[in-house]
Amino acid sequence: MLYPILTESRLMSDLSGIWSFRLDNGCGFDEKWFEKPLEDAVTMPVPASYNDIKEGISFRDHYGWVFYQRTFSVPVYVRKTQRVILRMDAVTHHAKVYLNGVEICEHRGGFLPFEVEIGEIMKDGDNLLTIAVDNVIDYTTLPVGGKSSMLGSSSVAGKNYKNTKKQNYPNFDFFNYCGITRPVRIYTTPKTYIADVTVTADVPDPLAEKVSAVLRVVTDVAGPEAESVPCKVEIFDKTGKKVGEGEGKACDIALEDVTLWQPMKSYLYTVKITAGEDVYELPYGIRTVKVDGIKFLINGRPFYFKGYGKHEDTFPAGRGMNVPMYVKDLSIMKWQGANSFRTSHYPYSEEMMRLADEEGFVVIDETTAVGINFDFGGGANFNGQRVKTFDKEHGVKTFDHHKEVIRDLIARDKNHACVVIWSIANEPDSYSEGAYDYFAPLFALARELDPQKRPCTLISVQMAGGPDTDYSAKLSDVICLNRYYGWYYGGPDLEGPEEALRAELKDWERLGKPLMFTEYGADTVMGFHDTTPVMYTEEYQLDYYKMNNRVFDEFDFVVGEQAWNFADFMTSQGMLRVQGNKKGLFTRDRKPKLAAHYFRERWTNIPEFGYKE
Ligand code: BDP
Repeated sequence: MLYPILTESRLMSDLSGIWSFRLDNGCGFDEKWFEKPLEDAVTMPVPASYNDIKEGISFRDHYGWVFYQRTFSVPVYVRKTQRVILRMDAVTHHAKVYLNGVEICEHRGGFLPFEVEIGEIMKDGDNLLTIAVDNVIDYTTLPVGGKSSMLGSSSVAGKNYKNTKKQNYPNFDFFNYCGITRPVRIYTTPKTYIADVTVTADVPDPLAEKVSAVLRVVTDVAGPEAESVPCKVEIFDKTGKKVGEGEGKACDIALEDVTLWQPMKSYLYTVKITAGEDVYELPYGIRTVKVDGIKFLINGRPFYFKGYGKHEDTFPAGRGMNVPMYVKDLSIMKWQGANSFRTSHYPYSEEMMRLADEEGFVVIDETTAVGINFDFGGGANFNGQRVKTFDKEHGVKTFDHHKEVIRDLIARDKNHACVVIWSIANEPDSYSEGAYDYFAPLFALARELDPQKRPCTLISVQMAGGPDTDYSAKLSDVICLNRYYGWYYGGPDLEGPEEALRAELKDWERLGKPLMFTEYGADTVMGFHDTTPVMYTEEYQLDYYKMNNRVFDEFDFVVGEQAWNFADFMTSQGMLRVQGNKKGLFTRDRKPKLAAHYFRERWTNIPEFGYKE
């Protein structure tokens, strides 16, 4: 799906601002709140998660539907001649959209865009737009909601205590922030329009002194004259000079003396497509990605990942789009010498992906598949009984939606130079019966859909054991490990865990695949110090990372380290969380902990390429 932009042929209008808002008390649909202006409404910013915006548990821990509303109109002359599209960049997790009281679309999944044409159904004057949003997560949704809390306290099923409150139990470790979290926009196109563009680059020798490339640009045109309109493609370099052109809906354009998009040295061309009256422009970085034995090659050279697993998590926007913070985060990461991040645990906003392209960050792009693991929270997941994750009757029912998410994610992000790996899931139960049958078709689907044939992975949980038990060994092109040696495993001892980590790596080494760490970390409360490090102090976090990194450096097939997490972030409440997860190298307001300086020292001395040559 194309990112909405203003062009010579397209108008775009952002409906961000203050909307009317009301928590559903259970009567919203029966009383048809979507038909008229909301009664007893409060103000609510869009985009933002609603949870932290107003005071009180009823907002923060609301379970179920909420209603957002506003009015708008579109100039009549535009409506008469153009297609008018309403686009929601992300509504978490389930949306029903109403225009003038009539349902016009429904969407499941909280982190990917969806849109609906409204030109024909709008009326003159003001139009009433209502978006009902549901935050319920369960065995059918991604992320997955469990039947009890994985963090403990609220799951106590003691003799005298039963929690009867209807609530979500995230089977994942981040706050279930919800609402209209990314912009809602209206944009227009001519009646016959560019529906999609797919660009791939064939670069025979990325190491040549003068690199040449052939760009293949495939344009999907739709509308009444789709068959007959002429289609023209022009390529411009960064200075605006035209460096190539072609004709037709599928055309190959040869480019000479190409400037490649390099990690931390971005270069973006502009691909301009003109199909009849419609014009669209796409920023495009030319680079190659390949797994070769134990190496991860970008533009033919062995790349080393330095960076983080992140979250879209700020106060008070929750998971709401926060453009200044996106830019700040990448600036801090550059200051540290980082070059990459993973979009843990859901697709990030399109603004962030475009920014990563622009700044040269290397991205592991992850689906919303987190929590496909019933062993979390002690595994007591079905009325207190253990049930296997892929149990046909009682297990997860996410497979079809998982396919949908992979399809939509690749459709949205396929042209990004920053994306070098698709992450099919985070910490699934990839070691139990049924896991292979669940995941093999999803890997096959991603590999089939991706025009660039990027490597695929699943992010492996420590419980998965090692290469003999973890199906990731078979499925992933790059092995990605989340490991907590010295924290959940063995902490506060760091010596035993060091040996265990070394032993595990020796085990993986025989696979002959590249391996990287996508999570390792220790909760650390800013300001806690000790001369002899104890858990939760800044000194312990520092020692923890020094130990882990020492072991990583011993192995040539370890091609990267992404610490968990870039910054402290909000989670559900529980005995292991102190106003959220404190594994950040930075606080939630982006102040560095001790170990952030250590990483700065380390990473500025590790080159992007050839670290272990
Ligand atoms: C891993 C998860 C991540 C958690 C982290 C932790 O992938 O979402 O936040 O552990 O416990 O299991 O900090």
